Amino acid sequence: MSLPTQKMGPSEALVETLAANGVTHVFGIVGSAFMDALDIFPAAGIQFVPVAHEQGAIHMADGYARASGRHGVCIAQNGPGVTNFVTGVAAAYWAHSPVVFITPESGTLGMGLGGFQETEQLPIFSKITRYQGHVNNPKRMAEIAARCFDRAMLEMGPTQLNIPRDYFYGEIEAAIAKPMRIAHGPGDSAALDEAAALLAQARFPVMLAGGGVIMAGAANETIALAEALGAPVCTSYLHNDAFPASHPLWAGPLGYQGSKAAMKLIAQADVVLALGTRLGPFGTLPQHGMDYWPRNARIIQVDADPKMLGLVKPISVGIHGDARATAAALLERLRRRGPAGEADRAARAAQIKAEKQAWEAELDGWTHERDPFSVAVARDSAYMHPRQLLRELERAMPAGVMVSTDIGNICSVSNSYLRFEQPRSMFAAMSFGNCGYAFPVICGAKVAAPERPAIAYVGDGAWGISFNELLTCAREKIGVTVVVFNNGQWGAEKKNHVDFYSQRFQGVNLESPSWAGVARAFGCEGFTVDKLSDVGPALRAAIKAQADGRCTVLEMMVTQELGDPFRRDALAKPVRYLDKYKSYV
Ligand SMILES: Cc1ncc(C[n+]2csc(CCOP(=O)(O)OP(=O)(O)O)c2C)c(N)n1
Ligand SMILES: [Mg+2]
Repeated sequence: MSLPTQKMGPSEALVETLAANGVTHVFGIVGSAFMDALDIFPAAGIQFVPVAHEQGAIHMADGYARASGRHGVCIAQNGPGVTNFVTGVAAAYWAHSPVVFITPESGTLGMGLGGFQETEQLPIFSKITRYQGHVNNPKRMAEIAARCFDRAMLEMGPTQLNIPRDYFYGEIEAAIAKPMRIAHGPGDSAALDEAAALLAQARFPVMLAGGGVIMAGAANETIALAEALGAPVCTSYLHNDAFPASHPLWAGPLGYQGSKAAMKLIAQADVVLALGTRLGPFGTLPQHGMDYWPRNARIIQVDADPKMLGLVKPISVGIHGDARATAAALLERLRRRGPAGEADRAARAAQIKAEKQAWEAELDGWTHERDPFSVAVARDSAYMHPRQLLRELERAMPAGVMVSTDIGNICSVSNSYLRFEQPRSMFAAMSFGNCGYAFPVICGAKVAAPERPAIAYVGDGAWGISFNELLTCAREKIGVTVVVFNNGQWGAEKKNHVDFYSQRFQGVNLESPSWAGVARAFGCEGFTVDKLSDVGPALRAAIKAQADGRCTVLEMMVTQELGDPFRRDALAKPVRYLDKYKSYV
């Protein structure tokens, strides 16, 4: 049934479509290109959140989307404002965030003449968006805007709404579409039967819960399924919030700096149920010297994007389904078959407990890194060992906390110490891996969920990329807490110099001002912490300040020791052929 149309301006059609999709916040920097629409945001109940840099705006929209499950929205001036979005769009793409980024472009009558702030805005984003809507006629504003919102949800990723700036003006007849939300469903019933049969007969079933569990709201179904099977549940890389850490079947995260318990358990699996995960190549890399992926196991993979099935790892059964609907359908089938997962259930439970205890004990004893470089640099330092600091922060975490993590050595090591009870709690820079992600993302998450404590973990190098958004926190009263790991170096990259380049350090040592002082200069709170005993009280005080909309930077002084590197797989010892470079090995 077609909806009745009404006379309106294209700006009104756009803003009405935002409102119809429940948009309450739009992040961006003001620009003439979209002022006609911006003008009526307040009347539509939409708050414009002005930021310091458009990369901050897109990351905030990403954090908003990841925390809320609703669209994150941002907008920028055509040309330079829009190109500032690029990194954040790529990050949102790999984080599967339903972000709609609105890109006004130069006017149709000047396009191609090399006027002001002109660039072709569709090709730039073509490989990092799920859908690009281009308003090719003002009369289609509402239709194309609505499609961007629908597709962002359907395809779980960023969509671009590109609007020539002259198309905001005029008089059109338009209808505002109702949001169209298409369910993915549980998947093919023969595949579900096959999967249930494999699971029912498994000797050592293991579940791997991924981002799809979080996005689908499948927490309860995942727990029920794990309990029915008596299967340990590992979480996929950087989705530590896909299963509650206090549950007896929780095994911890796989991948870089993940849980040895999880790795040892999945290594024994004869059947793996990979629920809502694309099994990305980085997430199952060998770790702690363990190549744990069970190559001989039967793998059942469930993903809402069918193109991900069997893409990276060979699988036995692929199910194109929504994690929640599929988990429920599998549970139903297992119940019909009678008791499942009975073989060795008690032995499995005992083993899960034992592996977890062993890993906790190992983490407790693992107070510092033990490689020669780390031992040498930490010996004369009065600062905290990063691992001890991370354990201390873990102990002080408030209930219901949201934590974003950046890319860096200490942020990566934190993977072992970040445990959550509820989904939509961990917002790591996912596989795009850009330094500077965590801070703006937690700002967006806090705007979406102001009642939840919000913490960003950021290395001092990555902080240099992103601290400009302290301005936004101070101006807009966004009460988040930033833990800056001050080790005076781009540590993750320095680790490669240590392991592969005979400690020829280049561009990795950092001299910084007092980051606590910088925070205060920006109108935020700033404290330097160099003693373990001060960590808990400092974090608790900072969390308390969040209620008053105060942002606090806790500058943590840590030694220069470095944990395992990111990419042993991707580097090689240098080989030189020219005399000039012979010593560079
Ligand atoms: C935007 C961007 N630039 C460069 C890199 C390469 N890179 C990866 S980790 C890293 C070092 C991070 O240093 P810091 O934030 O201080 O954390 P640390 O490793 O010292 O804990 C760099 C430069 C990146 N991932 N992203
Ligand atoms: Mg650093």
